[in-house]
Amino acid sequence: MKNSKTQIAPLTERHAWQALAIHFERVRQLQLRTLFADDPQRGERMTAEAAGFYLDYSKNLITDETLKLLLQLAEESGLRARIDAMFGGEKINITEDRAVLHVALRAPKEASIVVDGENVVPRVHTVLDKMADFCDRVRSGQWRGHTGKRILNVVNIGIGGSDLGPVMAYEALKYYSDRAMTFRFVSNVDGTDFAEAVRDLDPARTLFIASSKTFTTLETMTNAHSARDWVLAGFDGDVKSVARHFVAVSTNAEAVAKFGIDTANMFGFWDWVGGRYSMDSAIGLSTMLAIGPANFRAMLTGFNRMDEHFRSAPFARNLPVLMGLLALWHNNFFGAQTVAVLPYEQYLKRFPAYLQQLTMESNGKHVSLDGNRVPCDTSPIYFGEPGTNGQHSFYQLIHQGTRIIPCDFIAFSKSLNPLGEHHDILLANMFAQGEALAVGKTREEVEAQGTPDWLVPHRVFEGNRPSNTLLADSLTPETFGSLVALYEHNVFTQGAIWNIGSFDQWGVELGKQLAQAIIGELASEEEPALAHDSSTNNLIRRYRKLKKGSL
Ligand code: G6Q
Repeated sequence: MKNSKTQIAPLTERHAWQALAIHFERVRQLQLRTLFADDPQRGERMTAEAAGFYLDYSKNLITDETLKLLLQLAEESGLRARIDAMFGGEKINITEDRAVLHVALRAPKEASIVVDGENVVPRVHTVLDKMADFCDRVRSGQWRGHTGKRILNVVNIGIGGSDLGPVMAYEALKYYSDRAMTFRFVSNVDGTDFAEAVRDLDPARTLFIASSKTFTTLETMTNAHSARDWVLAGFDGDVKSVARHFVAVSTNAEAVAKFGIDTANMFGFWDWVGGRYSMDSAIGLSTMLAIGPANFRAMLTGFNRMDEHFRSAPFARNLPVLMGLLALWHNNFFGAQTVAVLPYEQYLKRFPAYLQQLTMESNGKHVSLDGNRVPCDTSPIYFGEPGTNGQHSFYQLIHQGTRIIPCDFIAFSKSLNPLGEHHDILLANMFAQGEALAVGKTREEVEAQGTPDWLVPHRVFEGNRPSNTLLADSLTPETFGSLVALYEHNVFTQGAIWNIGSFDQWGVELGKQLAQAIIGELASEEEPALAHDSSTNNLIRRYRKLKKGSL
């Protein structure tokens, strides 16, 4: 294997894995109800705390022995060396020959992280300072639009990693944002996304951020060109207007200049920042514009606190490691195919959507770093909704369906918007869900309520459904940063044990290539010669006819 220093045994040949397989047969029938009854301290013992978060993992299908073996698996899988390699700037993204250094984006000024012989931390802070200066100017009204009006609207154009983090962070930290400003996010190449985002905006007061690491992404470039046309239309075609209404975030200065954006108004980042790990880089410019430089830096401090915890805490007390191992245990041994992330915090409404990319693009791989097929399932499917909304929707399946769906409950003890009894009601619901999932309701308990015999089976809750609960004091920029970093490193932990490349995304390429060919076939005046499968050929022909109204 390229770049590998230590040889790790294939997953199923590792002692801890084999021991876990034997152990699983012994514990698969254990009931959480019994585990709690037999060990009154379980709920206090199986907890850990770091960077403002309290993790209760006692409601997982584990015993002390399970935990011991999982921690052994982490050691045997070389997790410690992997973590050190990431933080040390090694090129652990081997299929793209890149370092993986989102942790450098939140490293304090005095830190040193060396890539290819260069300490990258000063460069990170130079860009942060440039962003802060720009954000101060826009927020104070010093930076004005082409006709001298103050900028009040910011539209981020980007997709995937250049969109999901910024939207999620904007929503999460809206409480701290400048409410005089409007923020919109355009990602989809569906023209509706752009049209709806700008329909009520005044070009004279609107700033576009073209966010694209490569500055070649089809969707983003298409939307950026439409935005340029929209701006020009607002200023009678005066091309000088572009400089006041467009800035770019990219690693590709040449393409930015070619698009017509002055590179003085470009905020850079580097190839060692993966798209889905880029929200702390200049890709977070919209976040900084919304919440201001000081809050943005507080968010980075939160990320950094969790980074330091992940890097240095013993695995037995390491939140991302514990969460990664527990997810893997339920996935690989109990066959759980999904994980539900359930924030009882309205501001985190986009967090599950953000996590879909973070988790599934990172660990949705079937080949390990040595090129062989992984001998077990890799990333579970992550999904979720804020509580309590989800309770009135898909929780039915979590409680009484046929599958195990491990849940992560997330909440803050103080509401940012205290309102009567709301917060107690919210949190009571979250605690109740965890309890109901773990403990369930037995046949005897249902019968004791006088339920008719025929109805009893429908009202029984088997329980034994695993969950984690994460609690923090309140949703601040800092706790938010720690939360995101917690999931980043949770993903890292799982990927390291499967020995997969968590930082590439070759799986998104094929569809992109095929689409390029099909775009021409849809647009061509002449009937194109089609050489796809018969279904695709037929669909293309049908679409062409419908478009022309000739069907
Ligand atoms: C993330 C992926 C992907 C990427 C988008 C946008 O890890 O690489 O989601 O962020 O494809 O790419 P650009 O920023 O280059 O436009």
